[in-house]
Amino acid sequence: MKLGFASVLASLAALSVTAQDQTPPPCQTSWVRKEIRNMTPNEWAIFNGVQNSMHRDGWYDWYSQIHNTLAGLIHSNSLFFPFHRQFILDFESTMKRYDPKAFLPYWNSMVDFQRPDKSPVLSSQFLGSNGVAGSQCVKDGLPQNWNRKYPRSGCMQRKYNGPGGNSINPLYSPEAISYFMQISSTYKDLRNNIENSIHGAVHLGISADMATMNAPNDPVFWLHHANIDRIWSNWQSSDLTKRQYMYDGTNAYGQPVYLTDTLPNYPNVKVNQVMAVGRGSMCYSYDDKPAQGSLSRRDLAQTVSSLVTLPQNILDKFFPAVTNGTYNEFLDETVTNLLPTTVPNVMQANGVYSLNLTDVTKPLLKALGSDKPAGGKDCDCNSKVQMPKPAPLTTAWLKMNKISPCKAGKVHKLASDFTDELNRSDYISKFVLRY
Ligand SMILES: [Cu+2]
Repeated sequence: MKLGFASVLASLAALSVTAQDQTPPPCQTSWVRKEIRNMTPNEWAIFNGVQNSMHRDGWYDWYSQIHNTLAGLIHSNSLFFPFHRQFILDFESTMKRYDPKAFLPYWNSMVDFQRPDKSPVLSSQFLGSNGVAGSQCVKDGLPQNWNRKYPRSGCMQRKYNGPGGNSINPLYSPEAISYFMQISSTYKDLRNNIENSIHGAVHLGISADMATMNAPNDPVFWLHHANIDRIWSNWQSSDLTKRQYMYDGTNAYGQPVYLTDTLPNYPNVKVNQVMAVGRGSMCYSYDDKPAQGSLSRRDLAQTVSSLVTLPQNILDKFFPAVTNGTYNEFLDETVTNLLPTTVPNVMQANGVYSLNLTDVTKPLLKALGSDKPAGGKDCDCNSKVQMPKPAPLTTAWLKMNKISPCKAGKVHKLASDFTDELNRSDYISKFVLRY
């Protein structure tokens, strides 16, 4: 009996040593990755300059080649998150060799989910817009007139996936991604739900280079993957004890993965060295960094003030964390910056001009004409305030990524059913009120 107890103690000690080995020390200093629209003009100027220098010097070709070569190892399996975390950090480290003040921003494409092509992010102000008719070459914004050498020479191209190639089909809403984060209880679930939703949808929405394995040729790739990394990091932060080092599922060969696995292309980096943002070499944070232990503050903040209008059974089903009751504190100034600046028609008609987080709740519904604002069974339906469903991933994309159509179909159905139920519940997303 005593021996048994001693051996339990010994194995506990062994466990804590292992845990320590897995936990790199906290960073002494770190930088903040901001949403692209939250950058100061000076930060944007630095970023813009560095990207153009890196492009000139062949780094875009270099990273595209790495990504393309490893394609089969790093997608549609557990390596997806850790590899891309290390990969974009590698890219950002190269940026810092040009200018130590430079950092990689992220693109929160969820807030643009209804009509991403109308986002300022995809305009001459930031990352440029669609490729021009015919050549599909991008002629404005940061990558204006960029040419690539890899995998073949030509201009950097975009060809939006909407009707006629002129618009981008709906992406995944902040609400849908928040829902996915709240219902994913294992690493594998989260990876599957995120890789096969917003990740693929943005790649396909922009298409041309972005729909290939040399997508790193397009600067959107880097900001998009920073956003994917942020989602993973927020999910980890929502329950650090359980999720900081949660790693399960299989690799490209169907074998179980371990925290001690080495990352492809980075022979000196093990998975456990990239699991914790803010530790070891992962010396960055996101501008929405939730307080440690709280759930995905930013993602909830974006949605929660509208979510309170939902019936309890819908909240319980899709937003268990909101039901748990910590959402009152999820108000975040950076979110307000991302809200639409134009006053939506539907609101003007009712004389409501304010779009701050506290207004867009029950008072708004009242102002809109009450209990049946839109989408309800008896209402005078106004399709403008209905949430569109996300577009499904394409067969070609699933093939290229070796994703099972069944798995991807399930993820898409979850989000579609979710969108239907929110619409049926008269829910108004802040992010559909803009047209
Ligand atoms: Cu990738």
